[in-house]
Amino acid sequence: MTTTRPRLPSIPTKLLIDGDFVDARSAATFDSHDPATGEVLVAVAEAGAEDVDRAVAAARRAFEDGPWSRTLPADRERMLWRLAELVEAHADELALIESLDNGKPLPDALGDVAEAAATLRYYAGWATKITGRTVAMNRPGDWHAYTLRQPLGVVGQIVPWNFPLIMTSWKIGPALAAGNAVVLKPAEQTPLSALRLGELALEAGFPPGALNVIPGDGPVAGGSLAAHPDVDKIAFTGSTETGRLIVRAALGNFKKVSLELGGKSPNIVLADADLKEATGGAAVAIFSNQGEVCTAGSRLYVERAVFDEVVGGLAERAAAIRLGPGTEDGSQMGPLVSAEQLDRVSGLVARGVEQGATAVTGGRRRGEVGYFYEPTVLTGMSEDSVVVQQEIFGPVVVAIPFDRPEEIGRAVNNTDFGLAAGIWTRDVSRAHRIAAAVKAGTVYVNTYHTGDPGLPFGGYKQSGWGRELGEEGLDLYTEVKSVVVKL
Ligand code: TXE
Repeated sequence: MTTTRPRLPSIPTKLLIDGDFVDARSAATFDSHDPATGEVLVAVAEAGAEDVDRAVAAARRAFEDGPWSRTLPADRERMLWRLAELVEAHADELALIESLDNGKPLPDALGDVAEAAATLRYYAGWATKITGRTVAMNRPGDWHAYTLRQPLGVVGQIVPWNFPLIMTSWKIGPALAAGNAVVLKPAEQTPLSALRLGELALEAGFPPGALNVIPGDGPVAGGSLAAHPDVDKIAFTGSTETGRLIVRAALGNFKKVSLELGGKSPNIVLADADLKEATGGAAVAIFSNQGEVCTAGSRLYVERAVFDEVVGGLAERAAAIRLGPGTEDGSQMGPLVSAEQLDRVSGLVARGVEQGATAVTGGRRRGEVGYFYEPTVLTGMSEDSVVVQQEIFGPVVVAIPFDRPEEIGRAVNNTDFGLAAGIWTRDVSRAHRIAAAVKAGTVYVNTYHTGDPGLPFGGYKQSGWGRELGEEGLDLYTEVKSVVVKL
């Protein structure tokens, strides 16, 4: 495995506050690493609580008094559209940054860049279409009653490391379209693409303070943002555990909260399915993006008559996946994002094996350099085993046979999570029945991981609060005001 890598493009490494890239007040920095080698890529300014205060104050000024507060919806449309164009114009550069910082293969990173641009463009369109309603009053006399949808104000947004650029676009797109001012905290593992995006946002014409980007540690920078009394809303994507801390921190001023948390999504293969498609789909569902996907199809339920065939086919595909640095030609799966994530995945699989699971393929780290983990298929565990119940967030799937297709839609709800589900069948009625029975925010039929900026995304149960994307995504960033006028 090669350790030579393309150079990191030149990017801003300071905090973006009020339109300028500045050092942290404490002058602290932290290192961002290349997970393929463990080497330091670059040192980045590390926001402390006082920098969060500065960024929130800048956002508040922008929202209340600055040029941002006077932008027209059409101005915001143009800025977001221009930002989407700039993202596309710098696609190769952004993809390289993302691949080096996160580890994912370059072609995947290019796909992320395209999705981020599509999301920004989608919300550019919404900026001019946020409207209220008129409501007929049930009272004698003349009345005029209507609703206004207004921006919330200062919005804090905390994003994870698995899709740094996509998650950032999902967050800032609707928030800025609606006219909020944003303080974004990228994950400490992957701060680089958000900083470059912040620079492109300035080029796109966003005025000072509209978008602030403050890399930093979770509990310190993220925690201060979530608890900040002058932040009106906090949007978070990450672990369910940290989601709980966010809710507690937000209670101080009852800021609005939206959460996109973990998953343990079932992927169901019925015996009547096109098995080649289903097997390929099961591989996409769990092995895309190293399995570091909140919607990963990590519980594979297969009707018993075809269990061996599907699991055998999946294991073959898993074993054939080419692991390598994301920037190396031909790599199909990169390293996990960090040593910590490698430990977490290895530890959970080890516990699963102790509890009776067998690795049909994989089940161990690959090599000594970087954080590579083999695509893994586990069988033979019970429903209460840790690998069936806990999110692993790596390329690890548990395969479980079932006998009663008519009961499987409800049976798979035996989990705390409810983000996504997949169904593979040629029987249309069964597909819709199972889709209705599964408690999940997104259900894929004869496909997996296929989304669109127009489709709302979010979770049932402990997978979160609220829906991002689509028109619903705007609800997370607007207040509704009722105005009643006696004529
Ligand atoms: O997540 P965290 P971690 C899951 C996945 C993974 C596990 C741990 O199972 O194995 O979480 O990953 C910020 N106050 N997901 O520890 O901590 C942090 O800096 C405020 C699923 O990396 O949730 C980062 O920006 N913020 C998930 C963001 O939260 C805090 C994606 C996510 O980190 C904070 C990532 C605090 N006290 C992990 N502590 C998904 N749903 O897609 C941390 N952060």
